[in-house]
Parts: sequence; C-alpha cells; structure tokens
Amino acid sequence: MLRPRETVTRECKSLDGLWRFALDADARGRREGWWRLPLAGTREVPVPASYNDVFAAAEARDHVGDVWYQTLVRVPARWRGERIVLRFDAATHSAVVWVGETQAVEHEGGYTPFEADVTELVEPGAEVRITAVVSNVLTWHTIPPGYVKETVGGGRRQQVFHDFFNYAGLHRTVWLYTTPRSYVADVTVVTGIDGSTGTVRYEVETGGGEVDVAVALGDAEGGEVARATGATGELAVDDVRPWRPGEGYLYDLTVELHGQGDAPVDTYSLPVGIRTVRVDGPRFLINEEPFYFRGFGKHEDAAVRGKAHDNAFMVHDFALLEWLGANSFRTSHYPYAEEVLEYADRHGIVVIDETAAVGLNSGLAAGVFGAEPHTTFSEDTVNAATQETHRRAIRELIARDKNHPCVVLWSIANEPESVTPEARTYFEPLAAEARRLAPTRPIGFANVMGATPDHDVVTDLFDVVMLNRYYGWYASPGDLATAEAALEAELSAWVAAYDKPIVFTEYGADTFPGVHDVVPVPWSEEYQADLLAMFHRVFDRFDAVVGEHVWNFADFATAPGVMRVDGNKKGVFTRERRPKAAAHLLRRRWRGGS
Ligand code: BDP
Repeated sequence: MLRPRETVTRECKSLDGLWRFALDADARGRREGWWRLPLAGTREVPVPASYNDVFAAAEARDHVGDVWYQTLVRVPARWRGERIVLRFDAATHSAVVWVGETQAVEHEGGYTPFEADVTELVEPGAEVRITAVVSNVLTWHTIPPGYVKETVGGGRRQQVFHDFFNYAGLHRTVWLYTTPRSYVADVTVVTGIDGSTGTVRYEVETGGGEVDVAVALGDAEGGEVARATGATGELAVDDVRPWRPGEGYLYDLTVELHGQGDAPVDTYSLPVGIRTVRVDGPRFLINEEPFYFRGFGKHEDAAVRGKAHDNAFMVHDFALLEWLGANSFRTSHYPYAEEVLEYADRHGIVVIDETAAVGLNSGLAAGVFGAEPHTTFSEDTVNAATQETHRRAIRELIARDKNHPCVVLWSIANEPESVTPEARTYFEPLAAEARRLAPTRPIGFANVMGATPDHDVVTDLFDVVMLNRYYGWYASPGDLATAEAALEAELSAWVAAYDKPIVFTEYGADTFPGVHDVVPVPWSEEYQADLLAMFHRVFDRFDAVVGEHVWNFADFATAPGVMRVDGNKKGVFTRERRPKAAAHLLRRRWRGGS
C-alpha cells in the first residue's frame, strides 16, 4: 500500500489538528447515527494522539468501547476532476468512517493504514464532514486478543494479555490526497547485488484505465542511473552504492504512467535502498556481510500523547540510539508509524518489523495479566477466526512495509504459546503465508522464556531464533551467578538443536531511576547494568548469537497491576528519555566494541 506523496500529479492535505470528540460509553452513537449531525458536547481532541491521557478524567483513560471523532474539511476547488482518497494512517483498534452521511470505509487492526476513494462523496470547493467511530475493544478474534469483563462494580474493563497500556484513538495522520483518475496503485521492489552491479526488480500496479508504465531510477544526487518501460521489469545499476547499516543511501524510483498526451498521467516516487538480506547457517547477512544487531525492543509511548506518532520524540529517540552506538530496533509489539521506517531507511538503522500479535499465550495472560485461566488455542479462545485476523495482520504489515530497506526480518508474533501441537497447527500456515508474500526476507517470532528447544515445536518453521529471556529477573532475581549458568545452558541447547542465527530480542530488568546500591539488588540502577553485562558475557561465548536487543529502550505505560509501578521500568532511559546507569554501560559496549 503506497504512502501518500506529493508529486507533480498528486497533492496531499493533512487533516491533523483538533477534531470534535465524544466518548460513547453506552454505545448509542451507531444506533442513533451520530455521523449525521455535529457531535454533541464541547470536547476537542488532538489528532494524532491517544485520547486516554489528554483529558484529566478516568472516564477517558479507562473507557471501553466507542469514541467518536469528527472534523469539517474544505476540499480544494482545484481538486475537481481528480481522484480523491481519504486515508487513515492508523485507528486503534478498529474504525468505521463516514464522509457526510455515507459510510466510506471500515477497518480492523490498530496499527496499519486504510483508505477509501471518496471522489463521489465530496464536492471540490465545498466543506465536508468526516466522522470516525473508533473502538478500543479487544476480543478473542482481534490481534492483539483480549476480552471485556463486566465488573461487579457495574463497569466494563478491557482485559489485555500484553504488557503495555491499551492506548487508543487516531494515533497517526489522517490524509485527504489526490491522484489522477488513472493512477499508480502499488509498486513493489526487490533489490539484488551482483559484484558492483545492483538490481531493482519492480512491479507496478495501476488503476483506472489503460496506461503505459515507465520507470526511472535516480541516485541521491538526482542523476538518472537506469530506466525501463513496462509494468514489470528489472533495472541494473552499475557501480551500485548499497544501502547498508549506518549508511542509508537511497535511490529514487520514479514511476510514470503515460496516456495519449506528452505529459505523464500520473507520477509516483519511491525511495529505494539496494541491499540484500540472507540467513546462512547461524549467520545473518546484509549485503553478504555478517550483521550483529545492537539495540532495543521499543514502544511507541510518551507522556500525554500515548501512542501517537511525534516527530520530536522520533528524532530524539534516533539521536539516543546513535549516542549509544545502537544499529537496530524491533517494532515491538505492533507496526510503527511509517515515518519511523522512512527515517530508519534514510539513516541506515536496521529494523525487525513485528505484527501486533502479542498475547497469544494463556500462561502469561493468566499468570502475569490476571486473566481468567484458559487454554490458548481452543474454539472459545484463540481460534480459526483469530488466525484469520492474524493472517490479515501479516498481509497488511507486508503490504505496507515491503519496500523499506531498513526492514530485514519479519516478526510475526511476540511470545506466543509455542510448545503445544495446537501452536504448530496455528503457526504453520501463518509462517507459510509470510514466506509466500515476502520470500526475500527472513521470518521469525519472539520466543517466550520457558519455550526451550526441547519443548518448542515451531522454530523449524522460521529462519531466525529470537529469544526473550529474563534470567536474573523473573527467574533467580538477585542471583546473577545462577542466572548466568542457566542462560549459558539454555543457549548451548539452542546451538545444539538448530543451525540458525540467534537474536536476543529481549533481556533486561525493571529499574527504578535513582535507586542505588553497593550490592546487586534488583530495581537498582547498578543491578540493571550488572544484569546486562552478565548477558553480554554469555552472548560473547557463542558465535551463533548475532544480536542483542535490550528490553526496553525507555520506560513505558502499562495497565496498573501489582507487578508494575507507574508502568514498566525496564527502560534504559526513563519515559522522559533520561539515561539510567545502564545506558552508559551499553554506550561503552556498543561504541567501544568491548
Ligand atoms: C515480555 C514481553 C514484553 C514485556 C516484558 C516484561 O514480551 O512485552 O514488557 O516481558 O515483562 O514478556 O517486561
């Protein structure tokens, strides 16, 4: 799915700003047709933002169900004759959108974009009302899953099975944009390198009528390096300058559609990084060179704005990654804003791109998150309908992110149950689907503590072993000697069982900033640093370990619970991005190479 871009034939108008807003605790709006009139009440909400923390009110923070967003927009008169598209970069977790009185689009899945051709629903030059109802409800059939509990106090509570706050709303930009009536509908590129020659295989999908396709590849200085005609083909680039970690060199693929006249009917332009990715035994190769992941599992999370995309936080987070000497991160536990991937493309930061499939694990759900005891995979819990949603989530992730050079590995789930025959039945078709859609990138999933090689039944379906491990924290807290022995033993078992690269996608310890001690006491800043150092000692003993992503980059909000003090405190930075002692340890290791 193409990101909106301005070109000579296309215009984009962001609808970000303040929208009218209403909570709909009694679920009246859909019955009463709230899209037909200006929303009642005086509330306004910023877009993009999570709505939960911007109002000083528990009813907003803990709301379960529908909320309504509405704005009035004037469609530029000069757009007459164009195709007009309304696009939501994200609505968490599901939405229905009306343009005027007409339903234009609906979508499920809180972290991927959706759009509708609204040409027939708007009048260039006139104002139009856009209304969206957004639901934050998670069920057994959503990704991520959850369920709503009726409480004895009479209220409704959203039970989640994951460790981050269930922020909701319009988290990313809303666009109106134009394309000509005949338009570039999609572009897919696959790149290769052979000696000093780069290749760009491309495929262009068009909509709206018979046209001829021409493509041209320009280098970063604007010089043309290759061109071709036809909807599919391959471009060769002499003396290629590859995209590589630390150097986000990008070419620009300009796609033109030609009709009768001389001027192109439509033009779209796509940044392209030429690089290869491949797994070879226990090595992870980018451009045929072994790559070692240094970085974090992150979250889209900040005070007040919640999960909204924010350019200031984005640039700052990337600056902190650079300060540390990190080269990569995982989009734990959902697809991040496209701006983030584009930034990573331009700056040579490597990304493990994850779906929102977190919480498919009854052990954790009941043990950690207080859900009712249940079986993960069953008719009444995670079932064929959930699997279908999950399949769609994989498709939408790949459709959105397939052209980003920064993405080198798809993670199709975080810490699912992976030790039962039902888990295999569930994951086998999903892994196959990811391979079918994107055969040029390795796939993996983040394996939960306890799913050791003697119990796990799905790892053979994947290319990379991704381990989330909490030795020294959830297991033997305060006893790093025992933790080190256990970690080393488990790692030896993985190396013996699989000839695959191993990336530690999580390891870490909750740390309350400002707590210090002279002996290794959990929650102190010294303990976090000591625990990370212990993991690093063990990693360095194994060639198959090709990556270390600390959990987490920064402290983040979670649902309240006895395990959490004002959120999850495993950040190496606080939520405000102040470094804890461990940040300095990582900087020494990652910058100094020691
Ligand atoms: C893992 C999860 C992650 C949690 C983390 C923790 O993948 O989302 O936040 O543990 O407990 O289970 O801090």
